[in-house]
Amino acid sequence: MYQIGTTLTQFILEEQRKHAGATGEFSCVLNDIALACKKIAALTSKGDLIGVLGSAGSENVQGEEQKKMDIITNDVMIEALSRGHAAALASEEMDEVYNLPSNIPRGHYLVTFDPLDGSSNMDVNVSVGTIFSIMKAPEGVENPTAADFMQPGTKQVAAGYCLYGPSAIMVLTTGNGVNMFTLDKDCGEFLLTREDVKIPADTKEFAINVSNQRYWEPPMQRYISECLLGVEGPRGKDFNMRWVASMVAEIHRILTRGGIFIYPMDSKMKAAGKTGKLRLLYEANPMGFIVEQAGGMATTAYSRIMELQPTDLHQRVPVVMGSRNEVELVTGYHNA
Ligand code: AHM
Ligand code: MG
Repeated sequence: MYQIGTTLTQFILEEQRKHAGATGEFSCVLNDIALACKKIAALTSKGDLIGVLGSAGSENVQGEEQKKMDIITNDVMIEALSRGHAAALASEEMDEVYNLPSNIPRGHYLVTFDPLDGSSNMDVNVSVGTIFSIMKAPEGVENPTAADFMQPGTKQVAAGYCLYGPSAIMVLTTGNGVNMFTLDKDCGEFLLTREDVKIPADTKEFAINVSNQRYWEPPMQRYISECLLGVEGPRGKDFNMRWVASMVAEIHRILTRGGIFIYPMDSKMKAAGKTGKLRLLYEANPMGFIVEQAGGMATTAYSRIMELQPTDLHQRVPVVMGSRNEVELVTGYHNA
């Protein structure tokens, strides 16, 4: 039990004390990420005042348009994590693994991140977020390569996100529940505002981009059409729908009041040779870890996301996560 108002720094140090022999390196990685998120929170709140909105005129490795802020926030993350506490970094916005310059002593942790998820929302002033995941570099590896990042989500030692909304909120798990820290801009600290957050097992709210409905697989068609039938249908209750197009905002809502978030596989992606929309290492695994730690469930609609063996740094997967009973139902429909 921590006191509400505990700083994220105090929290990280107290958690470190519980691990005999901890060197402080892991705590330093978390502090580096927190610093980057504070800087990104400042940048997102200034927006047009500092000319950071709009397209950068480039594409990332997956052929997606990069926003100016995708590039700026990626640089902020790299800068903050280049202090010698991490071993190597991988980002949605970089083609290859980023190894720290040779003059910096390497740490033992691999960090993956999406520096600004939902970045298309920046231009319309809607919530965006940073997502991150931390794993251990394999024993004895000094120059990590992409192969060293191919670890299932169950190997994550920490994951989190920072939501830049009306307030900036850091949500963190180190495998011992989920805690939320709100940025107090007056003192420049993330302060604990919600401890051991749990997602209600039942919900009446779903989030899916319905414009893709005609491409979904039949079990997904069935699930959503049953929700839409409301009290008159087999579910016997009315559902509400939300779609922010910002996964961080959707998952934050689900952690706050329950719900299910779905970005499914569909025939359009299949025809284009894609295996899903969201990225396993930067989005699905960290969010899956957080959701599971909050008592929820995270699957591909067929199997547990965290048990997937990654095969590619930028691998995409279908995602179904949130309130346990609802995710179980959807997953059951797909495996029937
Ligand atoms: P991004 O990492 O390029 O921002 O893409 C991920 C985002 C998610 O945050 C969101 O759930 C999804 O893309 C929205 O997709 P769509 O525009 O197809 O609704
Ligand atoms: Mg993203």
